[in-house]
Amino acid sequence: MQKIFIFLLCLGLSGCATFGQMERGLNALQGRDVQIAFDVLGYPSGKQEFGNDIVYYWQVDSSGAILLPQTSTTTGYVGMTPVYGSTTYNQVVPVNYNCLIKLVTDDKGVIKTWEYNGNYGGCASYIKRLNRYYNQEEAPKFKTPQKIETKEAKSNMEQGNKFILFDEQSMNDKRGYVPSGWMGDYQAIKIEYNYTNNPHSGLYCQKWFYSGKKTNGQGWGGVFWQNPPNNWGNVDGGFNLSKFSKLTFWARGENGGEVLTFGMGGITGRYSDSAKAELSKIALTKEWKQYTIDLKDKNLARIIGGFFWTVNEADNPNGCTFYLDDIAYE
Ligand SMILES: [Ca+2]
Repeated sequence: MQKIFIFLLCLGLSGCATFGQMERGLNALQGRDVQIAFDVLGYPSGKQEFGNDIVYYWQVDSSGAILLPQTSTTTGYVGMTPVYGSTTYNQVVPVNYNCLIKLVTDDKGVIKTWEYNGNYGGCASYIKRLNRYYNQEEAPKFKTPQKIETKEAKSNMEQGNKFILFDEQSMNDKRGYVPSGWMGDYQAIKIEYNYTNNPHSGLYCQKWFYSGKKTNGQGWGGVFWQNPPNNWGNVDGGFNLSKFSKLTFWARGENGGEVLTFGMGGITGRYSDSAKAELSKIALTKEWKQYTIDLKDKNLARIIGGFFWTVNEADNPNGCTFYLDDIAYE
């Protein structure tokens, strides 16, 4: 049955629609304003709010019937002699087309993550739209060379002599760095952006959760803060941070002993980061602690990956929960 549907779908579209195209398109929407998703997918079927998160969903659920040619073999007897015959007829087969796409945004309307389920028949039109969006928005950036021109750190991200990646809600400001680059077993990662219990400063910190499950078969996970969002070196972005000499951040673990790697830079592509530095495999403490990455000898002329953390399952077999606050270049 399933093969037949795939075949029909491939006839209907130019090229064969795949769920890979769907995921590629949804990834391209991550970090963008949800308004763009409305342009791509049409207005959603509904929305739900959970705390600061808003879940928009697009849903197709319809039943129908198709005619499938069937052959049946009949057996009969003439006297004591068996005779066989075959009959071809059309059978009405009920089918169900369903698809559910969910986009989760923060309270500023920035798409944080997505999920979907359904079958080809139900998702085909969404796949087509997402694929068109991907080809318009993402693919050309790989083809068109752009003049390399780094921006000076924007004043809105600068406070005194610091460039703030995150202290309160600045990560929602797309003019800075955005935690858009979810890597490895990214489905094992969750975030509460504006976590209010025991922040290091102000009202908020970020609460990150890693389940330790190999949701994508990787055995590790992590998140890059990027400018612009989702920039894996294919877009001319980032900032010239040459006037700064260190990256500092505050972290604490839920229980203490969580082992993570933190760093900056290292994204390669047409517009690569000009530096990379990291603190490898730190065991977090239960209380807030400040960490410093020395950048005095680094070329910070273009940094598109302003900050990252990675974690692996071998070091944290049961996963881990940790908190970040006050991430800044100084
Ligand atoms: Ca804070």
